[in-house]
Amino acid sequence: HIADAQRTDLMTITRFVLNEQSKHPESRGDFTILLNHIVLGCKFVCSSVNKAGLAKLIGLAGETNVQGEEQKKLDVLSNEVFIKALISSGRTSILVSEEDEEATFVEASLRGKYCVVFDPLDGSSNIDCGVSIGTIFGIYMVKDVNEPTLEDVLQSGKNMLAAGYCMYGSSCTFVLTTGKGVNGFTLDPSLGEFILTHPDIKIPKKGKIYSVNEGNAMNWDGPTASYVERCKFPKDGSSPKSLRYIGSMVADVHRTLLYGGIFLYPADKKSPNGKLRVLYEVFPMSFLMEQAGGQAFTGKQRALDLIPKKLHERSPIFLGSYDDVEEIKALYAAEAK
Ligand code: P6P
Repeated sequence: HIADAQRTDLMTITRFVLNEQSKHPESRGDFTILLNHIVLGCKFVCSSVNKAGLAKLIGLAGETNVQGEEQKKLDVLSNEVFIKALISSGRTSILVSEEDEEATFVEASLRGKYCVVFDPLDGSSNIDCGVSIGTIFGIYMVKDVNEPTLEDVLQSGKNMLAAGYCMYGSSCTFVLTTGKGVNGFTLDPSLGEFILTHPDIKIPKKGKIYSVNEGNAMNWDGPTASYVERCKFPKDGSSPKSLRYIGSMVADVHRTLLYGGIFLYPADKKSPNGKLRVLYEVFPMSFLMEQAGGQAFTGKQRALDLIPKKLHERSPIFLGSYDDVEEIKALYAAEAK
């Protein structure tokens, strides 16, 4: 009986968000409409990424196609799809994309109350070898829809209303928070719908995995070097942690969220602010981690407390299981003394 109910009671992402919306009678459904357009973009990218290998075979992606047209690279194509989908939603005022140096200000007739910051295809250098990649996004409310300014997207991460990612891997998984926990949805290609498969995700309080690019070890600062050393040669007699590093943030964060552990992209002598971007990598992933019971730290402060001054600003980031991040916070605090 229960199994049958699950099979027929399809909780699609649209229905899930509509349920949320019904708790706010004053809501006009703008967020639901916005999210539907983000989901549409993700479905397009999922389909294109899955064909990317084939497309390369038949000379589509990144080369000239049968009409002799220069095909756009997948990240450029994905960016255009998201920009057009978000503008046509009529619910956005400002868009910030990893692919565009400047912010996109939506024309007045199509303006809405949200600002979206996103990386349309994070980790896209991994496409050709079939490693999972993803779309990452965060959503702010515009202060004055009649006068959108850059201040609306240079807000602290703690003002983000919603954030999420879509991972294009063995399955297409959409993970979302609207500030009331984290939920995961898996695309059912036969329906073309994202179905709720991971309700109320909570990250384990402590994990057995650390995730960092060890190739940067020569340039790490003291606390990071000590922490990684402790992962490999624990002093308390516990067993060493496992190293898992995919090199695609969405995949490394998704594994951390589900299995626990810590993901680190620290500052180093070459990149004093680390590599990952505050608005559309650090903030959305930090928001998700906190909502799942984990935490996110920059080496100096809570990641969501950062206030970016530039659209493509970078920050070091340590995120994941609460206890694991606590350990590296203590090492940085000791160094700061
Ligand atoms: P590195 C991919 O290029 C990316 O932006 C993130 O997805 C990933 O976490 C990171 O860079 C990997 O960087 O220096 O370890 O190759």
